Amino acid sequence: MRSVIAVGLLAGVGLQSAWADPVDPSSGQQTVQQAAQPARELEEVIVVGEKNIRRFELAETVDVVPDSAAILKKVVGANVINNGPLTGIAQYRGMSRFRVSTQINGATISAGGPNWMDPPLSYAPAAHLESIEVYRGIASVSTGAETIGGAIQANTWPGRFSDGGVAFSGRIRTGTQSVNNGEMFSAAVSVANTRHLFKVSGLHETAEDAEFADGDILPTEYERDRFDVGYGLRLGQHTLRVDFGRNETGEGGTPALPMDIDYIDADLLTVGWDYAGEGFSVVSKVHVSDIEHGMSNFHLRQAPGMGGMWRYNTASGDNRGFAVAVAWGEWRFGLDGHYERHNSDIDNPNNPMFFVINFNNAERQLLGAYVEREFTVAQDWSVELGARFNRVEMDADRVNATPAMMGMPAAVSLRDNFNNADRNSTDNNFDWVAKINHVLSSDMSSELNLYAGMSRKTRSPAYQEKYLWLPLQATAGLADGRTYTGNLDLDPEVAHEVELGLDWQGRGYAISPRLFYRDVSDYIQGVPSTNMPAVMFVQMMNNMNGSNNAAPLQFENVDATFYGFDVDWRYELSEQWSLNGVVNLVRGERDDVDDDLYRVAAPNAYLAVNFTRPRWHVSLESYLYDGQDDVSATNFETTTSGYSVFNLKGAWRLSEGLKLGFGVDNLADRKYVDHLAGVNRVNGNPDIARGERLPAFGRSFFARLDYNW
Ligand SMILES: [Cu+2]
Repeated sequence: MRSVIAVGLLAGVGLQSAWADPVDPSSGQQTVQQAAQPARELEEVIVVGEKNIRRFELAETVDVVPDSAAILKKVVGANVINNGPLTGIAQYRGMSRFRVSTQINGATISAGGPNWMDPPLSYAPAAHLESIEVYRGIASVSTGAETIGGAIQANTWPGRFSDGGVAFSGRIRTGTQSVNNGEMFSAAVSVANTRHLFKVSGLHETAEDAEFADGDILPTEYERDRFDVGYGLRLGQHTLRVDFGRNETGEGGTPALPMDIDYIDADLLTVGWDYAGEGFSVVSKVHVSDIEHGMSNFHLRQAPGMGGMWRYNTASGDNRGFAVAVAWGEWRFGLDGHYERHNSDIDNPNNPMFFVINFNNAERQLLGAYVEREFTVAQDWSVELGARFNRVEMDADRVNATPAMMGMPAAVSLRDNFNNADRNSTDNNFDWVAKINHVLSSDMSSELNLYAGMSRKTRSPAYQEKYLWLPLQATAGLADGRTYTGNLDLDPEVAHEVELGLDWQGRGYAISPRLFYRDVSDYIQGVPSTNMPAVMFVQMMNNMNGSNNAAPLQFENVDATFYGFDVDWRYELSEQWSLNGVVNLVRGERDDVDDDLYRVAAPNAYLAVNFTRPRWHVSLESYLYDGQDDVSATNFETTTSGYSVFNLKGAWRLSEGLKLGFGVDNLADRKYVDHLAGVNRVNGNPDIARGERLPAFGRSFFARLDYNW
């Protein structure tokens, strides 16, 4: 990972400090923090990194939670949208879904499900993660192609080359938790010498429906298997890697969505070549993934009473991508590309005649190029400038569905308008980033930096926003219960952002506050549809089925603003006691009408009190959430109340490689609702009415055993 920090500072990524340990590279002198660190048990999650990156070393977690996205609740600026226990969707400073660039081991994976039952982070199960990196604030153009809302990189354990001789290394992890009888077993082993590396890993995890104080959350059971093999070849300064992964998610509940997961089968292949020379390095990658996915509204939840309303949806998503990143002195150049193709067909097992071709070869291809440079403009000033050009081409094939086949006029119009339209489009998008760091003061005991950033970022529409032709809820996990139609005339979103902050750290403390303001023109948002066939179609379906779906929305370019403040900090009271925390405030508003944006995290704070001894540690965590009153009337979003929840967790190192983790989440077994958790779409749950907000999981005892060698 590279750093963009002030003159004379290199990020000595020391595991035992909260932020970068400033080290003066010219003298090798350690100025702050690092010098006086006692050797001791690591805290549960270590935040490491440079000023622009928050890196979580997940080897040190103790949780049994399967979803990598769950960690985001501890990251400054970040949060997580949950439509189910395996479907955590990243949110960063109010933006979510396709707006937050997410890479798994450098690969971009577009979800196979049109409702994002398999968000990108689901392809890096928590048990396999080595680290997750969240870029702070404005993401550099080199961190991803479309980073309008930020950038995240998840890295799974790659295995290790040996320094001499044959090395056999590995990790075994097993755990259980009480709230859903969840069980997890994972093992990864590598055999390597200095030149060759073979790696094999496997993961199995299952859980039943989760409990909360007043009952069960139906359905939230899940089942997932994952198998990976990898080979690495190191020849001098060259490293070649080939990694293949097979993901098999079984039945899994997503109560905030209209259907549940039947299966998600994915094959993921990555081939990488890296070269590390003197002042010149290349990181390159080609990746391919094929995802097959089935879901229904009858197999895990109470089936609709009318047989005619049963739905089974079969979807597929194919990804092809490459990336070449060259670092040459202070310059960085890159080329990257991502192609995705999606199909989705809806059937009814009770009616062989019924079909909807939901998406037919919906394609999106992005080709990008960037250049980035760091400058040392004066002794205490450094600047990063970056520019990126992306070309996005999209297309989709013709569609059809039973209502149109049967001559229902609204459906015929929707189909024929779509099939006769020009569905092909090309966007030329230009991004730039400028960041400035200034060392205000620096001495042996502390250092204070001033940071300012500015950017222009773009995002072309997602295929759902463009090609959803029949009013349906296939909206990449919006889960607002509204039906939508896409819009073939959408323009790319364009955001301009400014950011201002401080980074202050010294022996035993660090604090990094930021203010940000982001103005988005052509923000893509559902608005009340003026497409008469779509409106009529929903009315006729309501008449036929006795349902009461609201009038449909249509994706449209509007104007929006995001602004707020966030800070993370850490303070060491003594060798044993430390505190760390995060405060996040973000507002998302429409500018064209008087409304707020949908599903934006409420003001919140995270605080952990840590007690650390050489062989064990415990942490008491608290999450404090304010109510969210700034909700979207357009999306029928309801307000939520604030809450606080406490977790206690710890770990005991039994021997060099063996660690026992344990804890209790939601200590008081409090019933609370997270604003980002969505609304229950499931009928027949005696404990949660349909339309009621989904409660968070109740108290959960967990334990985990890790053996690393
Ligand atoms: Cu799905």
